[in-house]
Amino acid sequence: MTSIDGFADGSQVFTSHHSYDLGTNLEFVFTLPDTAAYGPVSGPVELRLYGYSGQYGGHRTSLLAFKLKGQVIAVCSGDHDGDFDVDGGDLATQAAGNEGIDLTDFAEQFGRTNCD
Ligand SMILES: [Ca+2]
Repeated sequence: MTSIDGFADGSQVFTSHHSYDLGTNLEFVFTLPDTAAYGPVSGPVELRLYGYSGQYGGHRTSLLAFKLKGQVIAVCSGDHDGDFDVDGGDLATQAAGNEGIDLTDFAEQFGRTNCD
C-alpha cells in the first residue's frame, strides 16, 4: 500500500504469491500502477509492506533488500500553457492573475525548458 491511496484496504499495489518454501530468499518485483494517481508525484510517497496470512505463527519474516527505481521528472507549475517551458507566454498568464503559483516560485522556474 502507498500513501497515495491513503493505505485503504483493497488498494494494494502488489500481493505476492503464497510460498511454502522456507529458508529461501524470494524476490518480488512489481510496478506501480500506471494511473493518474501515480503520475507526476510531487511530494514524498510512503510505501508500507505487510506480512499476512502466514501458514504458521511464530516464524520470522525479514526484508533483506528493497530497491526503488524511477524517473525524476521536472514539473513546472509555472508552465501555464502546457508547452513544457516557462517563458513569456506563461509570464503573461501569471501577470493576469493566475493563482496557481506565487510569484516567487514562478520566478524560480522562469526560463526552464524541461518541464514535463
Ligand atoms: Ca509554457
